Amino acid sequence: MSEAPSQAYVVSMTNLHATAASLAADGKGILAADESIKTMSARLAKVGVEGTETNRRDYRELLLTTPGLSQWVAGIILCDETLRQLTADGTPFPQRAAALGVQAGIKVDTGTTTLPFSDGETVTQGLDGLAERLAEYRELGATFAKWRAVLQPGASDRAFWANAHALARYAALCQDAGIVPIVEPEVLMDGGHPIEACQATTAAMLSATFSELDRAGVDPAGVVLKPNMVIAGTAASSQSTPKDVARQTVAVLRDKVPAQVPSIAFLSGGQSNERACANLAEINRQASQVGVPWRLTFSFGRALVDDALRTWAGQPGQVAQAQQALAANCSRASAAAQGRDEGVV
Ligand code: 5MM
Repeated sequence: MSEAPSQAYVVSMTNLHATAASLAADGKGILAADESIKTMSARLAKVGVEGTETNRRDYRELLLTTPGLSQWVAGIILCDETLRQLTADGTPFPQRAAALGVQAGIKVDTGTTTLPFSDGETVTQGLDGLAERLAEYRELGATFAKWRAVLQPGASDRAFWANAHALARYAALCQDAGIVPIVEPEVLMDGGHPIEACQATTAAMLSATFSELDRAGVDPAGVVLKPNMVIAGTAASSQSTPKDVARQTVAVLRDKVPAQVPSIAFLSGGQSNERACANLAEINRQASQVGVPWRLTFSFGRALVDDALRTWAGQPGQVAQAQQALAANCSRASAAAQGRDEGVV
């Protein structure tokens, strides 16, 4: 006969369940501001700002201290560098976030590497030493983590399995450390593929992911799923309408995602704020018509921050305007998480 779980185990799983649910509660979502140093520096360079540690810090502080942010955002995902930085008043980012009513999360994958015996496919890495890093991140104040797997439409079984296995090992380590894992299997939008190709790849990857999570002993009630919306490629001759996206996305999720998962927070994948929000609103409307067990919200990166980054462009005098741009985008995403499409204000 198996032993009853210890009291400490029950308490820690209860905390994970509460945290995972809270990240999508009350129409709120998650702000993905966890670009690696390389990606962030490239994005700064595009708006004429040098990719220094200080400039990356100033930009993340601008985002985090946007007035009213916690009305729309329950969590902010940071990278290792930012989690250890101090805001201008000398407060570490995680503590400043908590004081502002926003939970701090940490991206823990270390990027992709080529998958052997595949045609240029990748697998995400970062498992070595992860248990130790998670213990430290928890001490620093992170309540949740993120790991992103990247799949091409039409990906191979080998890519599904390798990425799902890594996601499962990451998620198990997170839960063991008392941290909620965001599980992000992203099917890319780049290319001319039709929506059906995205649908098939998303379905296969979600299947592999939940099968591996189960094998690794991960509690589905203590995770947040961060999937792509099911959508045609950016160069496809026939672009998906919000109704197409919602129909296909809701169908795939209903087929593949266990009911115990509390929160599903979509990535934007390169969509504009307007388009990502129109799609999210319609997903929520169709989901409420059929009845789904999960909350459906956003964990957008570019669809929230691109306008703010362009508006700021490194100019101290533009901080307030940039924050207004971020607030408008977050407010629209929060409305969409509640089934309302507010269009461009
Ligand atoms: C914010 O960007 C995240 C980290 O990217 P790199 O590790 O490649 O620098 C990225 O994982 C992001 O969280 C997701 O792609 C979702 O962002 P979008 O912009 O697609 O919503």
